[in-house]
Amino acid sequence: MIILSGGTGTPKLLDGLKEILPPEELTVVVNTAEDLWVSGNLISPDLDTVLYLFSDQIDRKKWWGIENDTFRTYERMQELGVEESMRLGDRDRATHIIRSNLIRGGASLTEATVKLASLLGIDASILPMSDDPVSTCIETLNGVMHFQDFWVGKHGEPDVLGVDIRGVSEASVAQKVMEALEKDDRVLIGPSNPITSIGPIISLPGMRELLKKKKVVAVSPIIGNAPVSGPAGKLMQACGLEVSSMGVAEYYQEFLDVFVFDERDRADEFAFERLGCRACRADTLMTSTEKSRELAEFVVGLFDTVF
Ligand code: GDP
Ligand code: FO1
Repeated sequence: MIILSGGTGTPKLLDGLKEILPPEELTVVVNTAEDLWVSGNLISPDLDTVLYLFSDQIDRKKWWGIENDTFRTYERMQELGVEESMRLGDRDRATHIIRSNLIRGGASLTEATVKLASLLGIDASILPMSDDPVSTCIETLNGVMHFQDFWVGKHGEPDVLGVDIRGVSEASVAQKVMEALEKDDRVLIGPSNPITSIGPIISLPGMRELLKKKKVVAVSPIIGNAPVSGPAGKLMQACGLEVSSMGVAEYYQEFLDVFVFDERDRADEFAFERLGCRACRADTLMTSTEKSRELAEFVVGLFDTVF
């Protein structure tokens, strides 16, 4: 199974999937459009969250960084008057240094990620969506800024006028992702931010056409008229989408086969069917590994029963 992932909602679902499927059946294609160079090293927040999830180190309160990490280097930099744009943990920084040294030595992001996964003892396949740089930029009344400057620097507060996924039309789908898509026809789009996490992956040249040939199941990150967390609502609105499960399904409509939305949602199942996909209700709120596992079982079951 190929899973398209960002750094919070889909990793929660992966927490359940990794309990029920053997690692060789899991290929996670991860968004890299939120990546940023900080103090000479490449931070890849979504890749790192997935790596830390699979190696049982993720900080489950924040869904980024390593649990019980320290921040001594970050604090020392502050003492010396250097404010880094992201609060980087010491152990997390080791990941960034290893990744960046590999890249400086000529490795691709895919090669660096495969190496990191191996160092962390991970057997599942975790792949960046592309080896080319792609950056999500947020257009606000205060000017255009990188996603991390909007989200971390400005706490997601500025009014959003639009979203530009810079570099995506010149980028290529990573070779290993292409190979995985040739071998497996099951694609799961996790409950990630459709604009900033899934948007960059499906906007890579040729990706939407490829997905049309696959069995595609997506899980909604929106319950009612709000995301479970994060800026998806504000960004969907700025991109002209309704902030609802329907808005998400419409965004994926051209390649979507089955849509899973929350049982608390008042949306009408038949409305989704008018989009040309099947729709199923489930408890999608993953507040524990057990809940993640239950949703994972339901979603895996869909691939066996619906197609
Ligand atoms: P990011 O990279 O940190 O933005 O993470 P993602 O894009 O992977 O995930 C963010 C999305 O996950 C948000 O739109 C949330 O609404 C959604 N999300 C977080 N937790 C849950 C959950 O338990 N259930 C569902 N359905 N969505 C969730
Ligand atoms: N999010 C914050 O709100 N503040 C931070 O200082 C911060 C640091 C950080 C460091 C490493 C990392 O992998 C993620 C980090 N995040 C931080 C999360 C990140 O900004 C976003 O939530 C993700 O990019 C969304 O996927």
